[in-house]
Amino acid sequence: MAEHLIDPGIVEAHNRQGADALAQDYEALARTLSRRGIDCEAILARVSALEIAVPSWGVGTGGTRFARFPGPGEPADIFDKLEDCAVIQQLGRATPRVSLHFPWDDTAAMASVKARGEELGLGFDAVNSNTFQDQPGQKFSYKFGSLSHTDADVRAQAIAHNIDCISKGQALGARALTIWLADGSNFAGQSHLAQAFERYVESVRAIEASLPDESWRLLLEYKNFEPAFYATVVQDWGSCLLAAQAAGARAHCLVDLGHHAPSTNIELIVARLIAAGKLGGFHLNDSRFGDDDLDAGSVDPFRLFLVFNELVDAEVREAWEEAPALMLDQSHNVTDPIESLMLSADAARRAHAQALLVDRAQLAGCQAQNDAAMAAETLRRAFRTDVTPLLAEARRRAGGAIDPVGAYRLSNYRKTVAARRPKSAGSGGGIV
Ligand code: LRH
Ligand code: MN
Repeated sequence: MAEHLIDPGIVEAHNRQGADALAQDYEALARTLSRRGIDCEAILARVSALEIAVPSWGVGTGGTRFARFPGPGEPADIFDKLEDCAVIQQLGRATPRVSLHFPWDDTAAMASVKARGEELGLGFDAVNSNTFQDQPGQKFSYKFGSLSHTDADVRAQAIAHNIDCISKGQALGARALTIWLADGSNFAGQSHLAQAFERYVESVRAIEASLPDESWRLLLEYKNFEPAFYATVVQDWGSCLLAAQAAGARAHCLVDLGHHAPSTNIELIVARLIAAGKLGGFHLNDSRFGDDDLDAGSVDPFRLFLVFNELVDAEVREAWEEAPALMLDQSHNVTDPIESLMLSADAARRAHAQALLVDRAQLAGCQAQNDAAMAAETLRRAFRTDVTPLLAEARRRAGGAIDPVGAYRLSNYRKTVAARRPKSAGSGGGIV
């Protein structure tokens, strides 16, 4: 039985206040869906099975290059971060695994981290390497790149770091390594565009070959710009797909929703990566301008729905051996990170539930008849369906909170940890 950091009595009492209203709302939704020939219980079972990993770096207050304004009770180390992630899981029941980032989470022996995770009912998802910052005492700098650097010694250092991350992941029971490469250039001519990519592919091929076994995956994350502002080595899904195809069978592409130019049709990219058999996972968040790392579904929930619509369609077509991994990757600059992550996991499950309500037979018929209006309306009808009662009922049945943020605020968890955790000073810059 997992250790609960919020008194279960508080959750039960809070649930009791909302139980009657929820039962009525759920019943009404079930009636609405049954008129559409949809079994609400079947949808609830599917949604309850959808799990989203939370980023360890997301439970601390985020910032921008201008400033970071830490909130009360900032997590001081990996154990504080695990406790905050356990609260998100205790109340939301959708995020049973944590994604760690090295060396940011290199603050304890992995065996003790794994053991504490188990006590808290948490597992570990993809681990993340970091060759976009130099560490104290590091022999070679990553100023001009890492896995694509012109100097073989620098590439070897970066490859060794990634292999070290894999061994830490193994100790945690993780089964994937995510590599986001910041490598790129700020001036035309600064780097040879083709050779930089070839060096990167050679490096990830070596990392793919060092994965422990067939169950492991290498997730290659692309990004259109920042910190490079002229060319990024893995700039888009095309570069990423070429690299994943060249690196080996266990290499797949990771789609961070914020890593695209504003008007990009991301669901189309998702459909292409599925067709190529190389869709490995997602970093869910939302954005309007750049890599804003805002809460998933907080800017354009319809776009999030359209991404899940492609995933549900692919599932119906059995288009993959293994479903893509879902993770949140956000920066919480002005909210309590625990509240934002619970609301974002809910937004992901909401998009999934709405995508499960799409009448795919009707949609296929409209598409075959080029009935654009009714095809679009078939999707929008599912998106317009308020599945809030279903999401709350899924949490209630799983022992979570009908209203996670309400229960969380009632628990005074933030005040409690603020009293015992060291006060964290604000800083000039830096996202985390
Ligand atoms: C890069 C990124 C990557 C992480 C970092 C925290 O923008 O999305 O996934 O390593 O954020
Ligand atoms: Mn990301």
